[in-house]
Amino acid sequence: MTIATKPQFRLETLWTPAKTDTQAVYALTLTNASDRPLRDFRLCVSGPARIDPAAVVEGGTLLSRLSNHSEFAPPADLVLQPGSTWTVKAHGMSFAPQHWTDGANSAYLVLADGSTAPISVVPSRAHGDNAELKRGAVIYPVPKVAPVAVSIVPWPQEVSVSGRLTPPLGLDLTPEGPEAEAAAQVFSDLTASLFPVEGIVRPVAEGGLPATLALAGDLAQEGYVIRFSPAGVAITGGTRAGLLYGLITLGQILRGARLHPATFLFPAGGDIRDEPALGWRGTHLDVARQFYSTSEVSRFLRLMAWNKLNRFHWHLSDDEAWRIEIDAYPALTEIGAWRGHGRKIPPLLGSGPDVTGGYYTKAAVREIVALAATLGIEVMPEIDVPGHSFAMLQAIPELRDPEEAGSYYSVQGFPDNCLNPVREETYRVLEVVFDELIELFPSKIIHVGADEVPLGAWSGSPQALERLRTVAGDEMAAAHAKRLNVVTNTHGADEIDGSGAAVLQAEFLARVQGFLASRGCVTGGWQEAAHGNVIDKEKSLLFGWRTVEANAELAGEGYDIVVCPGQVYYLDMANSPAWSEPGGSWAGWSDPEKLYLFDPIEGWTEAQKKHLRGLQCCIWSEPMTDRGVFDRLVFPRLSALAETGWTRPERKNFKRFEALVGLMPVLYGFYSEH
Ligand code: TNX
Repeated sequence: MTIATKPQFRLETLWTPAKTDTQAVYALTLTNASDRPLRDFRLCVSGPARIDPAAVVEGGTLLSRLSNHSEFAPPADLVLQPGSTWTVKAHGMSFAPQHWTDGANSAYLVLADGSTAPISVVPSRAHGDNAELKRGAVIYPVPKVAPVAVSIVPWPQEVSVSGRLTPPLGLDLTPEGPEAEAAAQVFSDLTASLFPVEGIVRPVAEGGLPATLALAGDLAQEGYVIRFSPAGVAITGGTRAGLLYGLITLGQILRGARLHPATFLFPAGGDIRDEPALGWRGTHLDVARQFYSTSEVSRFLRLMAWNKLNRFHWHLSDDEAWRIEIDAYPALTEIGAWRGHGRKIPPLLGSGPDVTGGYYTKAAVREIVALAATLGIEVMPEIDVPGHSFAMLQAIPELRDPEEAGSYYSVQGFPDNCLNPVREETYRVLEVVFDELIELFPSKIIHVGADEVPLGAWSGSPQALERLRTVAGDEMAAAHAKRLNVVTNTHGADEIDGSGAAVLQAEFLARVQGFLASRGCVTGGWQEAAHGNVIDKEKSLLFGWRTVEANAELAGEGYDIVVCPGQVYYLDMANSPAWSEPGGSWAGWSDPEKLYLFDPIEGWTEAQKKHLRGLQCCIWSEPMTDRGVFDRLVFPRLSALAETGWTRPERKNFKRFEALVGLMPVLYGFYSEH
């Protein structure tokens, strides 16, 4: 029998913002709750708020830090008696914490013999703010009276239904032909998985309403028509995906009428004609900062399909981890997929001293890609290079230029995290990686990242400086060399345009794109991939994460673009500025209403709109250290995004959305009343 013991150590963190006469301070208080004195130890913490190397630390010493992992030593000779506390304070953070998830979310002790001891971490507090910390998706109660009689999200193009049937208990599907059979099977699996005991697909004998399914030649790609009659329903679709969408609409109507019969009905006549406004209706998921298992990703894909989202941007590598098996370089996952004390990648963003992480085997990737295809979802993999490559470089240190001197830092505080664009080794390894990816992903769009290369990238690499001299002249190379060892050398975004780093990144991208094009692939990249205007517009797809205007400009220059402005479509951003809300703040805040009402192409000209491929949200996972935070941040904003992608602007209506969205499922099942 094991007996639960109370945690031996506890860490509380408190953020006090600056006032006119006092500096901001971030205080970390360790309590020794054990029955023995604690001496000779170091305190390791991690969490999004980074303690700058330039920070002034009081009450202890900052021994080392890597991105948001910091290691503190107490004053020499400190003995922490049972029940007593030690506080270390930092003045000068990389950014001012704004939300409870910004603070430390994992911590442990390193003891004199090198062993570690766990610390239980209390969610971070802001001075004077005692509001209850939020987790779980906000519940949108279904109202007694809704603005519409049928429940469908995203709202269709044309709904002209009439009459009312006693809500059927389910649907008895009669597909005609192989495509319809496949759609029926997928829908049956999808509903069994999302709503296991509802029996949405069931025979007439169990109360199923007959529904026929068939392809029709005259409908748009993902379009469908549903015709209602008292005796049953007929669905036609332009493709298998169209049929599936018709079934999903019908399933949503049925759930609404069955679960909320006083509010919604099941029609007896009339029809629904539908097709999407935009082709690319996507969501990105960052599986590097937090790992999501195959079963989580699978359920996420099913939720996407239920929202009629059709593109999954799978962010498989970043500084903090590498998540996909590559046969030629097993070290990428052996080293890059795991974090832990004493490993090549330390505990970061909620991971503790023990080894945690994971990666997708090729079998798992195939399974996910196949599941996605059945759900009408194309999967685009992303390997984020040349920046954001700390994990990759830790796994394959030979990729580093042995001559490279000094350090530069990324915006997230990683040192020297970029692949070197002028070394052949870089391309040798990357081409093998890309070939393995191409073999796994039928999508033919390979996203190569290209975001947030630090201003000082490669400023200590003689080879890189030499190349810079050749392509951009002595002055540029000399200016670039001066960026070495600048501690707060960030500006990893459009601000680097025109710098030496941007010139070198452009060279890199041109070569990578050439390679991918030789394999018949389009190169995807974050918007910084346009720096220097060197990539081939015909063979690239940009992901615009900054402003509506910046995206319009890129589209105007002829780049095909998927828009995902961070201030609204980055779902890691909190719902409001309150400390009690989890999430980030750097790009802005957006609640579901703001996201719903946001027009991502406001003011675009017709010429610019020609290059709009669609939109997506991005689920960066730094703050999502607990699954209740994931649910709060992602839902129902995911559905608000889905409706913006599917429903034409003139048919959007937030009041309607608000009344219907409570019926949409979430990933983990964490809910909150407010
Ligand atoms: C910026 S914008 C990033 C990510 C972070 C995200 C957090 C862009 C392409 N990169 O590395 O996770 O901000 O919001």
